[in-house]
Amino acid sequence: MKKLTILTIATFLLAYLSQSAGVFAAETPAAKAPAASSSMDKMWGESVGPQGIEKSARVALFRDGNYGMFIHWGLFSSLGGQWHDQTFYGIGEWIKRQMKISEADYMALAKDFNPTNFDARGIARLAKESGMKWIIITAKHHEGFAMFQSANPFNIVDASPFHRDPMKELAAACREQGLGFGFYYSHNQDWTAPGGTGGPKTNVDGTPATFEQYFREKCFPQVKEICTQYGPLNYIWFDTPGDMPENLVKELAAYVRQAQPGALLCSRVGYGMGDYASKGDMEVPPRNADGLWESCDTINDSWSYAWYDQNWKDSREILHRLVSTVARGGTYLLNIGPDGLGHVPEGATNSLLKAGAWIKRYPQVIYTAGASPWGHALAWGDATTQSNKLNLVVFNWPQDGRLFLPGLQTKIISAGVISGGKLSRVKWVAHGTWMELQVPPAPADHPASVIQVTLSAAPVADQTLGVYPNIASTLLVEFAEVSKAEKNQLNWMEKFGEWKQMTQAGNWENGGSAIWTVDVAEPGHYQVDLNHKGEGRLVWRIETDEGFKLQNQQNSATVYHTYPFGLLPFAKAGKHTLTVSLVAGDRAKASLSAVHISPME
Ligand code: JFZ
Repeated sequence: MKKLTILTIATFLLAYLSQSAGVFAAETPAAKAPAASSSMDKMWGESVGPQGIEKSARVALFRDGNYGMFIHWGLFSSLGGQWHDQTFYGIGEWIKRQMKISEADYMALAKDFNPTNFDARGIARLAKESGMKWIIITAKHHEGFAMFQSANPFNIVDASPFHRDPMKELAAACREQGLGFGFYYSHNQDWTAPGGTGGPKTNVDGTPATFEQYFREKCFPQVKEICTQYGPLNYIWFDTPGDMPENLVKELAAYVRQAQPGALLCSRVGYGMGDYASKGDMEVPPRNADGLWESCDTINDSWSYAWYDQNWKDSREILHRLVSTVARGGTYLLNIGPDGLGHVPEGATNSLLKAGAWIKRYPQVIYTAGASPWGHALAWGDATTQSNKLNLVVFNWPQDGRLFLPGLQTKIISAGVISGGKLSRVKWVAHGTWMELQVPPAPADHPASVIQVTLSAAPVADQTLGVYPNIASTLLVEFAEVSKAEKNQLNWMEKFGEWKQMTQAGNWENGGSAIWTVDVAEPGHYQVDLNHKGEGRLVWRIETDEGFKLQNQQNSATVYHTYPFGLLPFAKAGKHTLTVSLVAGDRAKASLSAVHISPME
């Protein structure tokens, strides 16, 4: 399977830097990722340094806390996605490059940057009440403006009328609240420093500027400043190393390790020098992954404030992404973008606090929780673990009061719905390899209910995808055996910097197939829908190991869409195969992403 992931995305962003700005113009709706070269693989991979650190005290906050706050804040926040009469639709912190704003014009913004509404204590309290365990904030993003007191004059204390060091205030506020604290620092890209990647190629006196010069005169001294002036740090989150020379990345990482021995580095420092992998796809991965890793995400579409971006995730979506990330074995870093006055938009605050109130009721679901024994999401929600206990987090409550667990192989000792902090016992009954919990017809809580199941040992489950008798399930192509078609992950930008990904099967040869093995809880008829895109009419066939067949013609579109396909019977409960093949149509353009199976009423 060809897997084009984070490395390709990053290759893309960096490729952009050396090419024309048109490559990622907002008008380009979908960019197909090219294969990453092996050297770029090394550069951008999720590879991390010495493993086996999972149990060390240094990683305890990350490993057990599982939820942190990310903040993108800088001069770009004062533009908020608007440059004169033009709106930049995309991640706001890229506005300088995307709108081709000159260094002089951009640097001049500092003299009007006065974020008087910035309230470090308020933000630390927000993080705390939202259930987050640390804050990581942009000390310097690609724009090159230091949001801290620096010897380099292009900084908030010296170049703006604000004259305060908000990083000092936030570091102190986090300490007060018992939160961890760390800095994002753009070590490679610096668009206003001579020699910085994406920055001016000459010095003011006209002499050529080198990267080494930027590194010696700005990057390294500033990293020294953030490592020595803000107390002990938990994280230094370097980003987009690109083709930064290996020796300089190593020198920087070695310095941080010595100056801040308690700080973790994310993999985006480059050259495998990180402590944990940053997946950073704004998505929850579909399968469990081992090792220390983080998924960074943002609460709307842009990382930094953009005036038009009101696409706030609600508390349900935040919790679903958080719970699923923890269930996959990862840590969730959720971003907010304060505006140019330092104010955190209400859309963000409201959702975060609601999610935080839920976490307060079910801390065991998140903190110190382990991954799901199923290895993937379940039809009604997801599961995390605490030694011999399963936390079943139900986002889609079964209205018939039957909650199905596929292939649980560990003995159940007791089970109960948590309601108002109390456990109300529920009964269970086995159906073959499936377990049915008999729960009340209405959910105990919103936006999700929690059922605690105590087992005789640490949970073990068969990881076969389930077909449920009372709730729709989705079979992603990610989980199919694909032959004579290409299975790969497509990454595309919905708008600049906003990445979407999907594993699909494309380029169908004659006789190509996607085969899922499924575990069917109850025999019966199921409505099957296909999610695909393509060009023109497509004839698909769906076949089971019991010989049942559906074949029909469907239209297709240039974006993924779900088409109803027909009723498919399963005569017997238990394991089956479901095979999808393309009978006729434009084989090169046909792309299948998922099958949905819903029980008949
Ligand atoms: C980077 C930055 O360019 C962006 O402005 C933001 O700070 C984000 C958190 O990080 O963008 C990236 C870099 C790498 C990937 C995705 C976005 N990646 O490899 O998936």
